[in-house]
Amino acid sequence: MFIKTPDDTQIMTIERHFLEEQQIYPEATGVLTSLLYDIALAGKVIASQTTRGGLAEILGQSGNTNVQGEQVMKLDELADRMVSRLNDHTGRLAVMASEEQEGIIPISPRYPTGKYVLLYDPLDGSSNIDYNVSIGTIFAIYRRKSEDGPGTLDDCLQKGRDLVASGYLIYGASTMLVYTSGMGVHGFTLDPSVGEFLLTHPNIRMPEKPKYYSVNQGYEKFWSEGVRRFTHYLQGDEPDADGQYRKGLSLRYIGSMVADFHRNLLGGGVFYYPVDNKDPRYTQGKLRITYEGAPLAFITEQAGGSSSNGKQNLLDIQPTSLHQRTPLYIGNRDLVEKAEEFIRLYDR
Ligand code: AHM
Ligand code: MG
Repeated sequence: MFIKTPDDTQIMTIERHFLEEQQIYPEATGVLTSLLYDIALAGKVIASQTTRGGLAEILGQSGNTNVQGEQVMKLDELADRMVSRLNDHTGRLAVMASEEQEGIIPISPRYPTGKYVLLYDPLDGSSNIDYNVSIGTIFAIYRRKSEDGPGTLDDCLQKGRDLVASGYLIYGASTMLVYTSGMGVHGFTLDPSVGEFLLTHPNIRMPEKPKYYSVNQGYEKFWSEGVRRFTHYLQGDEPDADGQYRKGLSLRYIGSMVADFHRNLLGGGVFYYPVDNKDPRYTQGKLRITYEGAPLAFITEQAGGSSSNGKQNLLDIQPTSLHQRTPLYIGNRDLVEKAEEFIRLYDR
């Protein structure tokens, strides 16, 4: 629907936008539109819970018992359950997978299965919840590969190139949903007074001139030489292979990927989480290709940027396991290419 403002300008709701995009494809059945709308709904519910953050202290700590003697669910568990519950019975999905769960999430035999596959990170940056810092939900939608019946692990292990749609919700000063279905990147802001997402950022393009680099520089001593030199290049202190210095960028790092990514998408820049040797769990990087890397890489590419694992485009990586980690460089194309150049030169 369109909402009319007092001065008669029309406002595009998310529902209307999805429907208009759908009409571009005469063969579209409306299933993807409904699936996106279900995700937006899950986002609204998660937003309403995350904004209550500190109230858990009064009503009962998350993970503990509240004054009524009920168990208070941790926010990340609640977000995980919210996304799966709102999507498990609709007949739109063959299977789901969540960063919070080890295996695939099958659709119960009580419900019909559908043609899409949903992978999601229910609450990315959840270590920031206690500090009232922006966090987010990331989602990735693929077409199923299996013919019919219950979806399989194979349906979930697809290259980013095969994404049908991806996006994220960011729970910050305002709640936003940003997504692409391959026709540009569009951002909607939740108007809490009407409970609807309204189109505020149509056709987002990354600015050509980047402003920021975003990395946890506290770990510099654990990085390879190529990554260290690339970082000094971004600071304006190291020449590239042609002997050229660049103007130094500002460092911004929140430690919540969705928030760091969102800022760089709008302001220009590069976010990276390289291989580091501080923690044996992260020798292949920390972030997951399936739940974090590929969906944000699709958004970046649709906004004019690019992404890499340091050697190849993130969208071309075939994941072999659900929780596969990857080093990740994502943002303005020229900066991502420079990262690859430094890694090629110094990290053989
Ligand atoms: P999570 O999915 O467990 O929340 O972890 C991912 C988060 C990202 O949001 C963020 O970019 C990164 O971990 C921060 O890690 P670090 O604290 O090592 O800088
Ligand atoms: Mg995450």
